[in-house]
Amino acid sequence: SELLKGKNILVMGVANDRSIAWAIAQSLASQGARLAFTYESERVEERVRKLADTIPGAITLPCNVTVDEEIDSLADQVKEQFGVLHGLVHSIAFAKTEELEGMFVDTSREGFALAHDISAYSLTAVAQRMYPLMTEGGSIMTMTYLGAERALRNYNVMGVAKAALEASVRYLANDLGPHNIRVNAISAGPIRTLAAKGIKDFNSILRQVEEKAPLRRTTETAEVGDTAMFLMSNLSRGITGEVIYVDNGYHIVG
Ligand code: 0WD
Repeated sequence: SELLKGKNILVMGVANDRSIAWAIAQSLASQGARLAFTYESERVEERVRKLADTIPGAITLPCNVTVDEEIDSLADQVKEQFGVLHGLVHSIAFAKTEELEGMFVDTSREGFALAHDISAYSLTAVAQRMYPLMTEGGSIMTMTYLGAERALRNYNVMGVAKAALEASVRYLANDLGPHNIRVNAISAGPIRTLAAKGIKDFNSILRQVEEKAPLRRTTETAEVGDTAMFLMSNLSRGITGEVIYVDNGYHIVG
């Protein structure tokens, strides 16, 4: 049976086929969801369109989350194409590479603002314009990381932005609950993606996870995808404002 049959879901943050958002899309599609993908800029448009074209019925729309007008027109497009929206997957983050090494204390005002704008505020900016389309209730989810709670080497300003993102999840969940809209985050273990390339010493982080995580292996994007599918489905109807760890248990020992 298909858990997401008749559900329209917007997926933001596919950059390539290694993106977590892409694995999420695969899981959602396997359960019969109808998907819309967004791409950040013309730089990635072709790649995202090619991937989206492999999923029957999927559409592709532009949206750079730093530009309010682009989110406005995304909402217009989603309304026009889908009518009702049931799910939103936010899998977007950015920080300058120079902020992802050395000491957090050296973070610039501009680097701090940019990381927070793209990695934290964007969830609220998008939710603000999408929740009115969720007239049959809905599920919103975002991606976070352990660096939100612990001072992890090199994660720096992104950890602070993820802390803001996790707090945003709780406030949004409280605001939107009366509309039967749930808001949650998945805290994934480290995965080698484009975004991970910006983090120094990523190999040693992966090695530590293999050694210490209870399940003795690193996180695969498909594991995140299946949890996202659960969060988008009615099976998770009692869960909101939560951070769910998909990290092979690393956070309980690390
Ligand atoms: O280990 C990891 N890879 C983990 C990632 C562990 C735990 C959490 N995460 C989070 C990331 O912080 C992010 O929130 O998962 C989310 C997805 O990250 P990803 O799949 O690892 O990385 P990637 O494939 O690079 O997707 C992130 C995408 C961007 O890709 P690039 O690399 O081109 O910056 O976020 C999108 C973009 O597609 N993005 C934007 N989208 C719209 N507007 C913007 C923007 N301004 N900036 C970045």
